Amino acid sequence: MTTPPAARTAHPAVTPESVDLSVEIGPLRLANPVMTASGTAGLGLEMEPFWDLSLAGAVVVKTITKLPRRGNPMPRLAETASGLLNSIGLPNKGIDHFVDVVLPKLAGKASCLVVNLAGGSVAEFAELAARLDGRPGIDALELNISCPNVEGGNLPFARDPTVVERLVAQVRRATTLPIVTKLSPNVDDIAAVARAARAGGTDAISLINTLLGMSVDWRTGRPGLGTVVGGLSGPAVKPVALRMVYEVVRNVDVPVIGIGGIVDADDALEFLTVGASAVQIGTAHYRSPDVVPRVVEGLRERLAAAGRRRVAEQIGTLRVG
Ligand code: RRO
Repeated sequence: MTTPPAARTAHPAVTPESVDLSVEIGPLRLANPVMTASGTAGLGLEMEPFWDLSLAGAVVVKTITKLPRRGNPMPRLAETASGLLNSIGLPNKGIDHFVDVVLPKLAGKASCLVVNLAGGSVAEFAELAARLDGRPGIDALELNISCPNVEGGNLPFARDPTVVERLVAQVRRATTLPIVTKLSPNVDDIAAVARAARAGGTDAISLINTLLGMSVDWRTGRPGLGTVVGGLSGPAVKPVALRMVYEVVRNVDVPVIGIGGIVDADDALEFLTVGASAVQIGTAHYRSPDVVPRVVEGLRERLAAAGRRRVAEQIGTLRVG
């Protein structure tokens, strides 16, 4: 009987099931690099009819604020070519409700749970972080210093490196949880902001939040959003997001989570190739609520086909020149 050729090779073919998808983002170890992006998967529980939350590398909840907020005037969503404008305005029931009602239902369901926070001041960010420190079920905090849709704005936090460093440092003192700082693309020098967040003690950077944009119906003269200007997301922003991940990876020694227009495993692999350690998927949920487990499976298949045993081997493989 002859031995089949595959069995004779020193390195048997990689199968999708055998690919090791685990990644490290500073102190966080994820079973796979595919996370939900804040705001697009509700508080996590809303996704349960579609997929088991433990299938995501991490679930990131919609931004929590200190006090309840009603959100912005309608319309809050407007579709554009290959994109989505939003002006949601952080509607949520506040941190007390999150801790007392949501967290007990959510704890233990995701393999890694990241709580996204937004304060109205540096001190309030630290207060929120302290409130969540040591709560069972929370694995990390994501600081939303980049929401484009707050009156008066929380964007100024993300635009000033000095403020970013002070903000992250104050949160660092308030919690032992890993900190991810979510950056805005609406800045001139993204690497300078990332460097400041790292100097303040962030464990990782996630980027990008949405790009400022607007739409208008010329026949009626009405803007697409109730607040006129909002945040653009979806495939239209992917090249901008890739460029910003590239700039941070090249210039700052900090783990990066890439966000922006990912709809399939090829998109996710583009971010990993540029140097992101993980990705978040947002807008694609609205077209395809099961996008996260689909991308996880797609990564297995594509990496196996490329002969990669570990997704980590793909990270930062960009070839320039
Ligand atoms: O709620 C929102 O309007 C919102 C937030 Br918090 C954010 O971070 N990014 C965005 O595009 N919308």
